[in-house]
Amino acid sequence: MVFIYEDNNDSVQVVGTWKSVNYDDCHAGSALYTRKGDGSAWVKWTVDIEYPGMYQIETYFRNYKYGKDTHWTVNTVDSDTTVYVDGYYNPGWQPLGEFNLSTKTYVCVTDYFESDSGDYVYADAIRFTSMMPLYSISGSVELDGENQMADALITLT
Ligand SMILES: [Ca+2]
Repeated sequence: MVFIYEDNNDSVQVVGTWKSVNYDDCHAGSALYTRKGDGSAWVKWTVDIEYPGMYQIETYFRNYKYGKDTHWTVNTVDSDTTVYVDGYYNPGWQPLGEFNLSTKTYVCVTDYFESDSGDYVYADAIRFTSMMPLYSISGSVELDGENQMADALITLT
């Protein structure tokens, strides 16, 4: 199961001054960016998780001078966890990590980072990939018609 949420999804909350752009190499054609700041500007994706559990979360970068250590906060089952993601000329999907998620979560990036490498923070898309095993089930159920008890043989493959 893979879910992607874009910068222009309805649930995205944008605080502070971010510019919306439509470069060819933005994921799904659009993204938000801002200059490095003091952390008071942020973009937050709030996401319903239909199947709670372990997910890998990634964010998407263009090949540009975004912060070397951009700050991303993930709301997990246990607490909020902040991780640092290298966006400095580091295009494509970059991992935030693997997190145990409840039925509702959020991912938030702020305009603050420490490194001298990079001038901007970029908010384009986030991707959730389920780490939980999925099984296809096959088999048969026989009802004997008398006591409504069923004998079942189910094979997980
Ligand atoms: Ca996008």
